Amino acid sequence: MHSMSDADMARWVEDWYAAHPARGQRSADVAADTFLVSNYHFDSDGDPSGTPVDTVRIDVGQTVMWKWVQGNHTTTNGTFGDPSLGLLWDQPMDAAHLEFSFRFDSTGVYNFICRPHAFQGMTGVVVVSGAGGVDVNPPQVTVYTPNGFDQLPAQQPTDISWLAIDDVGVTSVDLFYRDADGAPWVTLARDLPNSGHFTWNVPNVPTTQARVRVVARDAAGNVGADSSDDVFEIQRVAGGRVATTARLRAARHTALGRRHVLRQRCVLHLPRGLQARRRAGRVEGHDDESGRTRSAVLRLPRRGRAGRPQLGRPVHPLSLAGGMALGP
Ligand SMILES: [Cu+2]
Repeated sequence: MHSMSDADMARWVEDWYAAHPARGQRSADVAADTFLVSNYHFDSDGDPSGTPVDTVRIDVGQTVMWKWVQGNHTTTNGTFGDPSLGLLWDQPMDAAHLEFSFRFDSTGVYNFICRPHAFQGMTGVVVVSGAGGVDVNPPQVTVYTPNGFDQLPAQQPTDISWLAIDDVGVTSVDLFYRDADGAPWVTLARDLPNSGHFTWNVPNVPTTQARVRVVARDAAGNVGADSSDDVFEIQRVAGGRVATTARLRAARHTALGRRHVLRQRCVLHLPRGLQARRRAGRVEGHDDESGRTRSAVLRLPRRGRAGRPQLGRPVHPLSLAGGMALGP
């Protein structure tokens, strides 16, 4: 909209507020910080062209002021697509509306935009911390992929991607998945850097009900998480070795020469359909520690004794192929 004339822009802002009420309780408090509003920036650090998106940090209960310099703009809380866009405050900033002040009574990260110029990057952020500067804001996490309706072939790498942002900084990310709603989350990786990507070797657990979950932490221990919005499918590999998969969770082992000693307890999450294939007696184990996949022989408990194996229930003993023994 650089090509719009000042008159066009003035008319746009005027028309908008003729049809939509300006919102936001005006604060009478002295502002703790100020954004200067010009073409086409919200500037709080005196460097309007050097800082793409200016951020102001205040304590809860403090006031921020927007001060008009030139042009025809708005200050509007939220981002496009955000259902709360403009609900907290939404004010014209032009020659007839020289300033607006808003007091922030809740902690959080508040994005705001200029309605006609948001797509040119005319946006800003107010970070509101607890009294005394304590970081009480958890990371905000969004899972990008897989986010539902994906069809992932088993035993193929796929990209788990996410966005995790924090007012101070994300220190670590944990990844999980599950193959049915209500099933326990199975760890895929822990303490990852917040790179936004992870290559996941999709296990051979056919399901139409899978989701991934991304959990992010900041240095103050605040935790934010997001899961796939909808379920996705893991498709069986045609002619694959074994249709059933057992996931070895929390198994730790140390290599002693060629012999592996497994420590701690092993929890197996057995997919539905195991009963139909139990005759085969072979499953595939994924060791979360080493990331390796192992073939295994599964000895199921006798019917009516230790209970039938079910999704998410521990089953043992399990003798791993190659002579490794694994017990409770
Ligand atoms: Cu603007």
